[in-house]
Amino acid sequence: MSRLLIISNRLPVSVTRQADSLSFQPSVGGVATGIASLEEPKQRLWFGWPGIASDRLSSEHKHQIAEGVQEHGCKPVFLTSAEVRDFYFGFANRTIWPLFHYFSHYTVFDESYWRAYKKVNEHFCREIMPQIKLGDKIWVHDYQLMLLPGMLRAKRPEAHIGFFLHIPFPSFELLRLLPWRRELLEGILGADLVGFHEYEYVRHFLSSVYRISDYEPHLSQLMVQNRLVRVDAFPMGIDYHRFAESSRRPEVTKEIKKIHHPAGQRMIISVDRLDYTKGILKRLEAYDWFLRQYPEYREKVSLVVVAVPSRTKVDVYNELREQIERMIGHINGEYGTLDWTPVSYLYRSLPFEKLTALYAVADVALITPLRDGMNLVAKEFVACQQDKNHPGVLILSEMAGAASELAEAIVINPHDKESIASALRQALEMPQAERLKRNRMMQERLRRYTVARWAGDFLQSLEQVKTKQHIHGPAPLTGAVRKKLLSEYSAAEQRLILLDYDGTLVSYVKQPEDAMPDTTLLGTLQSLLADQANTIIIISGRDRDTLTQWFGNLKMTLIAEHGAYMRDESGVWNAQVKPDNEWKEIIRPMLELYVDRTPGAFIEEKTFSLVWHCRKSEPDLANLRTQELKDALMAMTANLNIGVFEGAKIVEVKHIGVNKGQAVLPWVSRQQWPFIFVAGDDYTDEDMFAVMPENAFTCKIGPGPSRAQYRLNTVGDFRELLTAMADLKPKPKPQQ
Ligand code: ADQ
Repeated sequence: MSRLLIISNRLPVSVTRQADSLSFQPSVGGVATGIASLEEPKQRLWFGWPGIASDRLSSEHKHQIAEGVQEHGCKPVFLTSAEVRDFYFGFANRTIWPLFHYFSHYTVFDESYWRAYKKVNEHFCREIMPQIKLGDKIWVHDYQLMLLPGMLRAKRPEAHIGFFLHIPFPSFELLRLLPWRRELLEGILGADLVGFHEYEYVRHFLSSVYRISDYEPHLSQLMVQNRLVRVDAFPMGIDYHRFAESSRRPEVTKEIKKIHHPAGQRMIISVDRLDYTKGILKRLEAYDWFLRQYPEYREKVSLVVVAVPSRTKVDVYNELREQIERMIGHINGEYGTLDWTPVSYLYRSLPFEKLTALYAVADVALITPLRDGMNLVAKEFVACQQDKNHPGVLILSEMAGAASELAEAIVINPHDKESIASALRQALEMPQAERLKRNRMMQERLRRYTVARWAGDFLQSLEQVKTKQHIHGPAPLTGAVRKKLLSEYSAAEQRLILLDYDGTLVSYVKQPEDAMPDTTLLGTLQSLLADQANTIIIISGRDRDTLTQWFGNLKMTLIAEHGAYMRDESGVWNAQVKPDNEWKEIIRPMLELYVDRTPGAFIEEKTFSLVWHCRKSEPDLANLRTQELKDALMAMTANLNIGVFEGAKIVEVKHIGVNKGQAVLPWVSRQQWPFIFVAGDDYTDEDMFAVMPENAFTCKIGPGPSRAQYRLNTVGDFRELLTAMADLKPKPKPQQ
């Protein structure tokens, strides 16, 4: 039976040590709640740090912790204080956290932090590996463990791995600052499914992958070394009913009201972890501005600031705390009276029922993060607005992921104190019917897309990706297949080997003329040609002159321009189709227009085709222009006997009668070949794969769907296979 392995930095159980005894308290965080309510898989195991550094624990204590958390379905991953310092307070919270929240000025780039991050991710990997059973689903959480999916994948290629990032994924402009950006992306892409709270983060992630790595995303999917990876948005919800129910407890709300909500006053709340991303200081500035701009509200409102202590070992958090406290002192000193304190401040975590009561009695929640992956407080506040006679109003920053789901809130820019002040006024003056209406709409959504739905959706999508991977494209040409191929090669009296050139025998380069064959490749081809049993044909989109220049010295058949010309072993080129090129003059101005509009693009002219290249252009612009150009060309070519094809960073317009499939067909049907091998990497090679007989080995090089039976990931892998063929002993000449 399949199990769910959840991996996060912290376990959902808090371990406390008093004197010499340990106690274990489950913490009901969002993720834990979502997972607890899942029906399947029933068996779950959660890995994470138990919260006490291992060098402060005796081996007896460690043993007790392992046993204690086991009762809650957990396994501890112990970290030393040095690891906690450099990995958690270092790389995670001084590098990734600020950078991913657009606080680049707080970001520390420190090689030793990075080493610790890698080491701890490896440590997690080592701890988890022996526990993985076939069919288990592995769900890795958050920014502390971005390398882990890749590490697990390297050891378990078939594993089901999902990764969810709880914080924003920044734009490429931010990510590129990080010296270790490529490693992080590769790490995340070890997962089969990568989830974010919002589509905007999906977009940023895909755009960074496109620019930094070699993978090319298509509609939120990409092929990573032959494996389909899906990237999608899963906005995390809350346990709606738990919050709604809890907010209905009159005895607790009464008590909270008595303390924080004196009669005749309106109450605004601000609830967050004390973190610079939450915009608490700016919020206080805006409240100060509000009291200044609208003096009629003085003594009529109060702001309750609840800040949960967080990351107190990181300096900027302590500085922020001091600034917040100074600011609160300033506001209270400036406007306070003997009967009225404009801001009250709680620097602590509240028990659940007190927190929900606070949400319920508040008139306004002022939640103004400068950046926030989602922000669950906003959702929790809305869920707690169950009293029809007292519906509160949510003011929410547009920088929170939650803003796209909670559009009925008053949405503000957290840097704009003027608009926050007027939002506060609008909230305090909003008619009851409107408050009710807005809350109902938001509640409807929150009730439907709960945290249980979120977890369920994510795991279901992971399952779908795995299913799709199995039906997606060619099988890897490794192990047993390779052995079979080489043994059939060896045994065959006659062999036909059809090879594409660019992307198959050599890698793509920015300038097409720089892709000439190297001496190793020429040597391999020569060895293969020395074997009398081999008929080898290079079939390329390149023109005759280039192929002659590069392979003219080899006694072999060459096919140029996708089959338009063929050169036999004697070295003479023959046209295979009659050129009909009037269409080129109709099409060329359109391609030229797109060269002008796309810096780095250029046109290549072939006898039967025109090719627009954009490999050297800025990737996003190239993408956009490719689509635009294709649309424009489709319309223009509707009545012409030509086709428009999109390839690897090119758009090719060509005569329809010319394709590689038709070009190789006469060769294939010339005799009964006991061995045929065909290799290619792009759409033009698909025409070859399509016309091959059953017994042919067809091999696609690189990612993407294909008609080929097998796949090799890189040009290097393919050349290695070709060398292995060349190294096999030539067949002795058949006796006459
Ligand atoms: P956080 O940055 O911690 O989470 P948030 O989503 O608001 O931010 O979650 C805070 C949680 O702490 C809420 O569930 C809230 O109830 C609780 N909380 C806040 N103040 C409290 C108090 N005084 N006492 C008790 N509990 C309190 C990160 C990301 C977010 C993302 C979440 C979930 O930064 O953007 O929404 O993960 O993915």
